[in-house]
Amino acid sequence: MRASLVIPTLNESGSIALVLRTFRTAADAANRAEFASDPIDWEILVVDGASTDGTGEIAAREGARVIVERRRGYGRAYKTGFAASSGEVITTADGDGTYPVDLIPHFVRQLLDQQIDLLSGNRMAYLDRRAMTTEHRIGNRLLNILLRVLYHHYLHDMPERTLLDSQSGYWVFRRSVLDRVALTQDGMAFSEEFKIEAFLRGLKVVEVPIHYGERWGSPKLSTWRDGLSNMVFLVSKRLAVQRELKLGAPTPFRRDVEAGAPRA
Ligand SMILES: Nc1nc2c(ncn2[C@@H]2O[C@H](COP(=O)(O)OP(=O)(O)O)[C@@H](O)[C@H]2O)c(=O)[nH]1
Ligand SMILES: [Mg+2]
Repeated sequence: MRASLVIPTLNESGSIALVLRTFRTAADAANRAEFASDPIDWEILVVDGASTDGTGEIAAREGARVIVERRRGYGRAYKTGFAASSGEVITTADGDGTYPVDLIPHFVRQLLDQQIDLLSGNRMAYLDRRAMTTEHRIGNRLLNILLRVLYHHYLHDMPERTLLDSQSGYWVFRRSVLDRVALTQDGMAFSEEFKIEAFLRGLKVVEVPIHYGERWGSPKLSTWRDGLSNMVFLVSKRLAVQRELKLGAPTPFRRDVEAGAPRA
């Protein structure tokens, strides 16, 4: 099977080599163990936002395919990366060393064995105080509560009836998911849009607890600007869903699936 790891980077020269090496070591080990009968052919894509600190060169030296995406934005980088990838399963992580990239093969196994469409890491599970600033932590909690309130009608399939970490960027998903979701956001709201679209369209979304570490280098996220625009997105997306339902468009939302309408 072919799978892709897509990593967006913007000036992550201090951590990208370790992220790629850690992943490669774990992927090779998994190919000798749980994937021994059908080893994964990994493609590693680094979508670099024209970093000026040599991130792209380091990633290329470590064996990644580097795509330069000059257009700014976390979501923009992912859209470019997904379009350029060829894996049947696509996985993601930051280039800053915060996510457990060594567990990606393990989560691919879980996705395949449990017929999951999108598996997303929950960083809130065992959060190390140093890994997120207080503002960042409060912002994340507020966004999670807002999502829970606005979308409660659609979240009934999630075990906790909500997403516990709407902002996480650690995903393992089937390529087919991309045909079912509409991804419009170029910025940080991409992360919540991806998850909201996935559960609205009736896909099987599962959150798994992950450890989240302290970041190398400076965050690219602006707590206030990105936090606020993520909130605006949550509300405007909810209104758009309402309009779509009012127009009587054949909706692929889960509730309609249950009522007998065909899945989109
Ligand atoms: N290509 C590209 N990568 C970006 C951009 N903004 C952020 N990133 C990368 O996306 C990942 C997530 O950003 P990060 O600052 O870690 O956000 P946080 O984890 O939410 O605090 C990191 O690997 C960043 O280097 C961008 O505009 N372009
Ligand atoms: Mg990060």
